[in-house]
Amino acid sequence: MSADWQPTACILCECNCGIVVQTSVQDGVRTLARIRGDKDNPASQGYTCNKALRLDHYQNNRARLTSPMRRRPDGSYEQIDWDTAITEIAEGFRGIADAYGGEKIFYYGGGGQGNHLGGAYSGAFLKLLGSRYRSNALAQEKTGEAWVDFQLYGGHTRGEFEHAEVSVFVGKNPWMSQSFPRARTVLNDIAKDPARSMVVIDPVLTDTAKMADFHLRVRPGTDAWCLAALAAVLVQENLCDDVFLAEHVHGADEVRAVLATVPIAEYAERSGVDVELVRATARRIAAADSVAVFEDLGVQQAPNSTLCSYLNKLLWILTGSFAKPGGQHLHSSFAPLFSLSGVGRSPVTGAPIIAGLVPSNVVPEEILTDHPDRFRAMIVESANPAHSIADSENCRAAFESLELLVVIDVAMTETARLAHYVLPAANQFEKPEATFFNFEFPRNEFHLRHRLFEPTPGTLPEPEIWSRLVRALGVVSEDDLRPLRDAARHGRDAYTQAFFTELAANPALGKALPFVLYETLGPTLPDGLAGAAALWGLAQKAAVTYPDAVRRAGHADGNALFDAILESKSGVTFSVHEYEDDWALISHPDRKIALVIPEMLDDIRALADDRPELTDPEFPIVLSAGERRAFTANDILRDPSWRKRDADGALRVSVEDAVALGLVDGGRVRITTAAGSAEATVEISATMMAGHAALPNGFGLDYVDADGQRRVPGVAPNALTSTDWRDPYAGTPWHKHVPARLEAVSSKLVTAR
Ligand SMILES: Nc1nc2c(c(=O)[nH]1)N[C@H]1C(S)=C(S)[C@@H](COP(=O)(O)OP(=O)(O)OC[C@H]3O[C@@H](n4cnc5c(=O)[nH]c(N)nc54)[C@H](O)[C@@H]3O)O[C@H]1N2
Ligand SMILES: Nc1nc2c(c(=O)[nH]1)N[C@H]1C(S)=C(S)[C@@H](COP(=O)(O)OP(=O)(O)OC[C@H]3O[C@@H](n4cnc5c(=O)[nH]c(N)nc54)[C@H](O)[C@@H]3O)O[C@H]1N2
Ligand code: SF4
Ligand SMILES: [Mo]
Repeated sequence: MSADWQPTACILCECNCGIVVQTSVQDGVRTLARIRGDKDNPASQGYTCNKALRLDHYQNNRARLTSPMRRRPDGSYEQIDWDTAITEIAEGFRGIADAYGGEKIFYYGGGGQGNHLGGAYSGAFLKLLGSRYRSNALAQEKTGEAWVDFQLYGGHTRGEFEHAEVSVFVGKNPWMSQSFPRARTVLNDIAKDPARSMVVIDPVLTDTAKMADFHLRVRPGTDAWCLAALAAVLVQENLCDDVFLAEHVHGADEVRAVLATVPIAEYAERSGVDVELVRATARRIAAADSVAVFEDLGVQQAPNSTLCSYLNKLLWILTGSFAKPGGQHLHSSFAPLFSLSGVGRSPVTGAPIIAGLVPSNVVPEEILTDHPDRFRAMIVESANPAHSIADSENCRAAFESLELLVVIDVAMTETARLAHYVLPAANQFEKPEATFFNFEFPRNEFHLRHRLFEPTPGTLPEPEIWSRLVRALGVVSEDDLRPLRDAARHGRDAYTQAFFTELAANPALGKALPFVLYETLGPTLPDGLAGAAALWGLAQKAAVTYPDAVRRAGHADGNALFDAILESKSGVTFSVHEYEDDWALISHPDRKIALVIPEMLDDIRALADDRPELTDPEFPIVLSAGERRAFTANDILRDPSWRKRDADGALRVSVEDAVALGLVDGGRVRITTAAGSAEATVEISATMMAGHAALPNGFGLDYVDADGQRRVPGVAPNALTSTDWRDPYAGTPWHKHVPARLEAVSSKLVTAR
């Protein structure tokens, strides 16, 4: 075992906490032998949760791919060499583009929880083919919020929970799901401090809710009424920050007029929350010096999701909790995850494209049709949509009908098994990698992880895969690249100069930008960091976009920032803002928040209408399909032995429902929805509300044991979900609100058969 502690990061959620690792190599098996939090990581500062210690299950597992695979006509796979794979795939996509147009080639994914460098290189190949449409998981969670954000202030916000006097979590369980740095430490600090308060809006008595000062235990799917009532208290009790609204917000009066008509007591009752608790919560928010709010899947994947995004933002906007310590902030971005440029609507269903992303939910419909504009071919990179998109069966049928499907992954996934070609990537400890989830303010961090090991034989890092694909298209020649290759050898300044000159002179290079950087700057980078070349462009952009904040962080210019990123193995602070910078980060020309979104005001008014419940006598239970728990990590860990408990992902049900339905703790239950049916283990839990049940995410992945047994622990949540229940603005699915029927499976019957 190597005695060195090498810095890298945990890749199991978007926090990407810094870790240090002692590795061992024995008989060719490379192991993450010991793992600790990295105190030198500027964002996580030594923090990890329980999951980081299980990362060797990602490094070593039997699902790993080690050769490019090609599907045979009978559906089985054969190993092929890289040259054959690259040639055939490039020819295949070229053929699709020639026959139907490049826009029929669809791209899904681009990065999971910790690996966004691969996606950064995909652009060259796709652009050269004329591909325009893309999607990823953000289009089944965050696009409704993005739609609201773009109109309000034109950027993404993040709460400063570390310093907030009041922290509000709406459909968010950060004790389990984390999502901001050092989450459990911050939550403990808030809970211990009598001067600070925590508000949780969640039907479940979650670990976070247990720590809360105000737990608004809404009935599932009724957040819109609860949030409207909260905002209405601010208006009707005159608790808004009038000075802030007058100086910094357009349209506040129009919004206040709508909220003035909200019947608070009635809406509190509709959401099942005591009206006095609603009033007390709103008063606490209004009295605070600072309020930070986090909305997540509990509202983003439930009815009225986009309206809920709008309403929860009113809580901090009406109280002026912006551009000050502990408040809500627009932040710098090293590499924006959301693109503002998108093509307006998807070609077949006309679904709205938000942040450049086609809603995940409509992808199968964009394929399974005889519409002339349907997608004909697809590249999936670092995602498992056949398992993660609603209605897996329909999704599988769609993928099977494609003329060409290529999957780039480390493992043989549910999606890979439908592909014509599967390309094996080096994993995240075998190549330089980085996350683009850099959302903090006033200090924002970026971490380029160095590799711990050489790529597993047979695999390649994504930058090299994309580069080979581009080369196979034969559009950019050696002559095109030579001037930049030469300049790169003469240092960063020479390269910078040559870059802009060459780009202006040779438009072909502009189309293939990440490829050009990889091919010309990449070879000069030390320590196997060629794959970091694309960061050079992003560093230049960050330095131009936030010149003062980047300088405050100690980087004189883009080249200095790039060099600091290459050198610091534990991550760098790339921007240090002052609180008033928040105003400049608003993209509207007058730097004011534009509060009126007409559709949202209409939707608030429409809350007065009668709404039928989605549940009915046939499907009387609300199933939340995909809850985050102590041992779930999306689809990243396929080897089920990583879990220390909840091995088959129990269905959590309330005591009341268990009694009524005759369910036994540890027994089995059949879950049936409009989309499908599955069997699960029962966990009776006092944390659940009557009529509500929850299944974890990340289950139902198949895995072959050491003894060759195929195992599929737990339920694949999307065997039970439908694509048609979705948000009217963003097309995001209602995974947290699936009408279901539960029936006890009698163990006696099973043994009698
Ligand atoms: N352990 C773990 N952590 C993770 C992940 C993981 O797989 N495992 N995945 C990461 C990813 S990709 C994401 S997007 C985040 C998601 O993080 P979260 O959104 O926090 O995760 P969930 O548990 O899916 O949903 C949050 C809460 O919504 C509640 N909820 C259900 N229905 C309703 C409702 O109608 N109203 C309200 N207000 N709440 C409701 C649930 O009870 C749950 O507590 O987690 C990240 N962190
Ligand atoms: N019913 C239901 N469905 C849901 C959710 C829910 O709560 N309920 N949550 C949704 C949410 S919030 C999210 S974020 C999505 C997640 O869904 P996806 O975006 O599809 O992500 P994962 O399923 O985690 O798949 C990540 C893939 O990346 C692969 N991978 C790991 N490392 C590497 C690497 O270095 N290179 C490459 N090329 N691949 C790699 C893994 O093997 C895995 O197959 O699921 C969504 N689906
Ligand atoms: S799973 Fe835990 S240790 Fe890993 S990045 Fe997320 S919070 Fe950090
Ligand atoms: Mo997510």
